[in-house]
Amino acid sequence: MAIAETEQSSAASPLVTQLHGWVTTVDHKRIGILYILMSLFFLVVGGVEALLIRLQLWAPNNTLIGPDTFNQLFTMHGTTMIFFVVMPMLSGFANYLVPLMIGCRDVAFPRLNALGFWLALFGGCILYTSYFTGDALYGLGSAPDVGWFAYAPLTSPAYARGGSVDYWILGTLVSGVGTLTFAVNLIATILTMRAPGMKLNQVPLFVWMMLVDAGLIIVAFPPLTAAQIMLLLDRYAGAHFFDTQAGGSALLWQHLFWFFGHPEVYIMALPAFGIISEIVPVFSRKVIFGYASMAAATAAIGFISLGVWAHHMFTVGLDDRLDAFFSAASFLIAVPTGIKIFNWTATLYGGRLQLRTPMLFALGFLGMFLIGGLTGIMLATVPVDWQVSDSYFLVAHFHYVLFGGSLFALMGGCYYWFPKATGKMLSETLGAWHFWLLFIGFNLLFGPMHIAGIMGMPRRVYTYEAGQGWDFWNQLSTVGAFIMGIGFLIFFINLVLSLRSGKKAGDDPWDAWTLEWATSSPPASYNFEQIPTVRSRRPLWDLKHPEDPDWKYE
Ligand code: HEM
Ligand SMILES: [Cu+2]
Repeated sequence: MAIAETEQSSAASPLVTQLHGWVTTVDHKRIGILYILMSLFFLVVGGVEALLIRLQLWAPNNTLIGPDTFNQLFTMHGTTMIFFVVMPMLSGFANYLVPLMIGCRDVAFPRLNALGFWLALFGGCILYTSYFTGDALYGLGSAPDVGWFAYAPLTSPAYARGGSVDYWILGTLVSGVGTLTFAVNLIATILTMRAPGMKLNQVPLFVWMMLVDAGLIIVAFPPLTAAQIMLLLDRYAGAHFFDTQAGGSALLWQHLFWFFGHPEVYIMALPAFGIISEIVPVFSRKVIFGYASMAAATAAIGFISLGVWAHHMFTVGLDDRLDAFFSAASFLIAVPTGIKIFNWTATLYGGRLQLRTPMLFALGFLGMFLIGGLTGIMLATVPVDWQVSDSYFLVAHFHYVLFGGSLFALMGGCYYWFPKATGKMLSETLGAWHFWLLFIGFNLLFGPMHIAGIMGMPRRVYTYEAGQGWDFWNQLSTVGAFIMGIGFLIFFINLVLSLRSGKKAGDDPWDAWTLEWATSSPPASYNFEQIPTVRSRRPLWDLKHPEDPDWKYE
C-alpha cells in the first residue's frame, strides 16, 4: 500500500495508480502475490492443455487432435506446469512468507526480487509467443514439440528447423535466470536478516526447507542454463556439442539436463514438505515431532538428490556399474524421506486433529506422496525401469509426486495463508468440495495410468489401436481429469467470493505459533512495527502462554 499512498498526489485515476503500484512494487509480499497470480494463470493454461490431451486419449483411433498438435500440447503442458506453475507458486510462497516468518521487513535485495519475478513472467511470455509467431516446419504458429526435456539431438538444427525450439530454450532460460536471483536473495535473507534472538535452529521448518531449496537451485540451474546456451550455439553458431555426426554427444545433453532435472523434482517438493510441516502441527495442536531430524533430513535429501540424476538414463545404455550406483543412490533417498513421513505421522499421532481445509490437503498430500515415493523406488530398480520406462506407469509416478506431492501441498498452503494475505477467510464448504473433487479426480486420473503403463501403453502416443485393453483405463483417466477440472473451478469461485464477501479473518485465525501470525492481516508494508525478539521455535506460543513458554524447554 505504501507506494499507492505516496503517489496519491499524481493526477492518474485510482485504477492506474493501483496498477502502477503493483507493477513497480519491490515489497516482498506484493511480489509474492504476483508470483502466485502468475502461477494460477498458467495453471489454467496448462490444465486446459492437459484436458485436451485427455480428450484425445479418450477413445482408440481418435482424431480430435492431430499428431503434431498433440506433440506440442504435451510439451507445452509439461514445460508450463513445471516452470510456470509449480516454480512461481513456490517462489510466491517463499517471497511472501519467509520475511514474515523470520521477523524482518523485506528480503535482502528487494529490487533484485522484483527483477526475478519479471524474468519469470517474461519467460512464460516468450514460451507462449511461439503459438503466435513460431515458424517451424509446418508453418505459422507452432509451439515447441520436443518434450519438456528437449532431448538433443532432436532439438539440433538438423531435426528442429524453424523457431519453435528457440522459444522453448529462451523461455526456460530467462525464467531460470529469474529463479537463480530468487534463490540468491532468499539465502542472503535467511542467513542475515533473522529477528534478534532467532537462531538458525529456531526458524520455522518452512524456512529451513526453503533454505535448502535455494541451495539446490543454485547448484542445479546453472548446468541447465549452460546446456541451453550450448544448444543455442549448436543451432546458430555452428557448434557441435550435441551433434553426433561431428563428434558431439547426445548423452551430454541428457547428463546436463538431468543434473538439473532430478534435483528440480526436489526443488518442487521441498517447499511442499515445508508447508506440510507448518500445517500438520497447527491442526494437530502439537509441536512438530523431531524438528532437528526434519531439518537434517532436508539437508540430506538436498545432498543426495544431486547424485542420482542418471536414474533417468537407465535405458540409454550406460555401464552396468553406473546403473548400479545410481540405483543405490536413489534408494538412499528413501531414508531421509522416510524420516519425514515418520515425523509427520508422529505429530499427527495422539494430536487433537482439526480437519479444516488446509489439514485435508495436508493429509491428502501424505497419502499421495507416499504412493509416488513407492513407485519411485520401483522405478529406481533397474530391471523394473527397463520394463516400464517411457510407459504410462512413469507418467502416473511423476504426477503422484509432482501433483499429489507438490501441488496438493501448495493448495493446502493457499487455504492456510489466504487469510493472512487478504484478511478474509476462504469458505470451508467450498474448500471441502475442492479437496474431495480433486482427491477423487486425481486418483481416478492418475491411478489407472499405472495399469495402462504396465499393460504396455507408451507415453507420448497421440492415439492407440483398440483391443489392447487400454480403452477402459484411459476413459477412467479422462473422467478423472474433468472431475478435477470442476474441483479447480470451485477453487477459483471460492477465491473470488471470499475476496468479495469472505468472513473477516483476524490476525491469527488458526491459533498458530509462527511470527507471520503476529502481524495484522494483511500485514502493513513494513511487516512489523517493532521487530520481535525471539526465544524459541514458537514465539507466538510463548506470547500466548507466558506461564508455560517453549524457551524453558528448548
Ligand atoms: C502440478 C501439476 C502437473 C505437472 C507438474 C505435470 C507435469 C507433466 C510433465 C513434466 C509431463 C511430461 C511432458 C513431456 O513428456 O514432455 C506431463 C505429461 C502429461 N500430463 Fe501432466 N502435469 C501436471 C498436471 C497434469 C494434469 C492436471 C493432467 C490431466 C488433467 C495431466 C496429464 C498429463 C498427460 C496426459 C501427460 C502426457 C503424458 C504423455 O503423453 O507422455 N498433468 N505432465
Ligand atoms: Cu529423478
